[in-house]
Amino acid sequence: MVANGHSGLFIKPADALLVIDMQVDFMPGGPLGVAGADGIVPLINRLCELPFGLIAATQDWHPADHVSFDMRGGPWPMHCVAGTKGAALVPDLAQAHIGVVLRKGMQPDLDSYSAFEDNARASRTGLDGLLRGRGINRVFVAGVALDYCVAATARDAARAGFATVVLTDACRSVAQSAAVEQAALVSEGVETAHAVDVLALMDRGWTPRQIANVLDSLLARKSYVQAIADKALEIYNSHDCPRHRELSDALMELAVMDAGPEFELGRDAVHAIINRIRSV
Ligand code: VGL
Ligand code: ZN
Repeated sequence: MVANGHSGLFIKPADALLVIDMQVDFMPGGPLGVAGADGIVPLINRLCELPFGLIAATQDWHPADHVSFDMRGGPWPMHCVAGTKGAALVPDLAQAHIGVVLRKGMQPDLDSYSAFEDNARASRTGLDGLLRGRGINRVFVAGVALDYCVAATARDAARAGFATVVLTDACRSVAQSAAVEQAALVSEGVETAHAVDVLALMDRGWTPRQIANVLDSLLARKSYVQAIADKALEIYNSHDCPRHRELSDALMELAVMDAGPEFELGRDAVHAIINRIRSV
């Protein structure tokens, strides 16, 4: 309905965020510690506040005799053993907006780097179907390790037909330089961007066109939001240059309407938008 704004990094409900393997054992000091991995938690937490249609987190979740462990001739020290403290998501990760957690690498004789399928492509997690079922057409990927599980997930997402963006400043690598890994990914159709740019775009204050665009996406999911979107578009269309305050007042009026508990999600999203408009 409303043309997309100038920036392709604008987060909409048709976007998903995949938070890869942000687990205790992958943090510095852990058996498979990734340098700097603890430092990306605040950035990932801020990303989780954006209006993604779905945020999925993964956990590496191995049996104690997993084939990837050095005691079985594998490349890695023992890590992320199912149910141990080291396999838990990092305590500082804000989980309020994580909609689903997927566990992988659970079979003793098979490793699984990607959130979509195991390394032998023998079985799939169902993530692609879940994303499609939610109307997702683009995925953003963050977490660890950029050169293993993030890369494998991004490749599979692109192969599955999703527009795929790796947020490189919200990832850390085990070994390979981030630049080398990025170049390889880009050659396979994966885009890269910076989480800080995505956040800056959302924080800068939205133009009425961008607001209308987000509401336009939201209304596909919630009839309650439809009313708000209609109102916002009406205001947008009835002024040469509508001011943020006008728009926010009209939206606020609608947002306080009691639409019932089934619209809780839509209402929260709308309130978040309104708070942003007010802080312009
Ligand atoms: C990973 C090595 C072994 C990862 C998992 O999350 O990137 N790397 N298991
Ligand atoms: Zn592993």
